Amino acid sequence: MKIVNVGVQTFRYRTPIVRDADGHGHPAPKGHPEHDATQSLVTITTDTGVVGRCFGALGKGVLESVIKPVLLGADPFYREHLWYVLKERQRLNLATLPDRVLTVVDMALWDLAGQALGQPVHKLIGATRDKVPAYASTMCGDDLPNGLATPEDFANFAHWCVKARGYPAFKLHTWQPPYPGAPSVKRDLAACAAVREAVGPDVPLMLDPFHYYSREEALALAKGLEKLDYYWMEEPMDEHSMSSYVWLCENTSLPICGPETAEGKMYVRAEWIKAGACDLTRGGVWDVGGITPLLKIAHLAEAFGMRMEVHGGGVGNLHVLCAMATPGEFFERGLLHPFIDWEKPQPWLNKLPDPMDEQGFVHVSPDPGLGMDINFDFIRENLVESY
Ligand code: LLH
Ligand code: MG
Repeated sequence: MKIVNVGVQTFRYRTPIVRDADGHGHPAPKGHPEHDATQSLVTITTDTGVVGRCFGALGKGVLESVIKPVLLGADPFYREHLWYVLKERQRLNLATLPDRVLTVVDMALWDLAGQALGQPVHKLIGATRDKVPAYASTMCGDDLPNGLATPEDFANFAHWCVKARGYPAFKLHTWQPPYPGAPSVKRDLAACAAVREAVGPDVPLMLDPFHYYSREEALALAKGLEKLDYYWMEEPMDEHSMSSYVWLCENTSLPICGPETAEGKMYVRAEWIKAGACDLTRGGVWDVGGITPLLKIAHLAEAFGMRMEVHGGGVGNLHVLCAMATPGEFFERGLLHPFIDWEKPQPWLNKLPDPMDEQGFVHVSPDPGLGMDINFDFIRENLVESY
């Protein structure tokens, strides 16, 4: 089997999500109309007619200059080799070939393998389970009345997620600038305390606060969360300062989870583990360049007897969670908000990629490949560009 084409279809859809100055997503304020956004579908085609697909951006320039020259004519089952060749091409293509582009190509190749063999990706890897408990992961705090504007709003939403919807765990993303009063250790702790009070002592709770606190501020948060029996805290400081995370881990008994945004794939996770900069390691397909490198991180964690948090939602992360022997404990479902209906699929999908039952388990699709049920009519009707 040989790859004969790599194509991209970009299409338009309507969304109620707006971005703040830092890029965090929030529901639009009341009265604000839905607006246009775009999404892309990348398709890798073979000479046998089998195709692999993944949603995500892939620019025309890098497609023609790097991706096609590497992939065309290649055997799509040489995923490991292809991933390494692309990774090495990143060095001189830093602007156009970020890890997220590697992710799209790698996930499309895994989908293709599953389509060719009639098996879902987690079974190709070697499955450990078909469902994973989810945690409710909120959007960042905002200033929307009855949204996520106050500690009480977080408490009310946590109560609904845990007691009514059945989530077994809950993670707050508290306020970041430009929201009034942010950042504030005091307000973050007030929200964390209100959530603990709302859900009771036995529910695992996590915090992802402002990402640029000082060491002292991060430690003050950690000390507060120790008392509230939080399960972990992530990214309270710039992750490029690994020494700050070593210092934080040495000074608190609260589990520290990371890195999320620090570049460097599995190499950086290995350094963090060796340095003692985290208690749980982490990575998600969109952070590290796909399923192929994420598996290496899962195996690294396993070899060190360390827990691993799989960061972010989506089908790629779900398949990896269903193929990990080392505890990747929860699937991150969200980012959720009281005003957003998470049970409605995106318009380019016919089915939810992360269906959750009443016990809070997200079920992986048994269908071949990534198991996405794509609404091709929607993509055709809303096509903006195709190359
Ligand atoms: O900044 C955001 O919108 C979120 O923090 C986002 O990055 C989310 O994926 C996250 O950090 N989860 O842990
Ligand atoms: Mg985070």
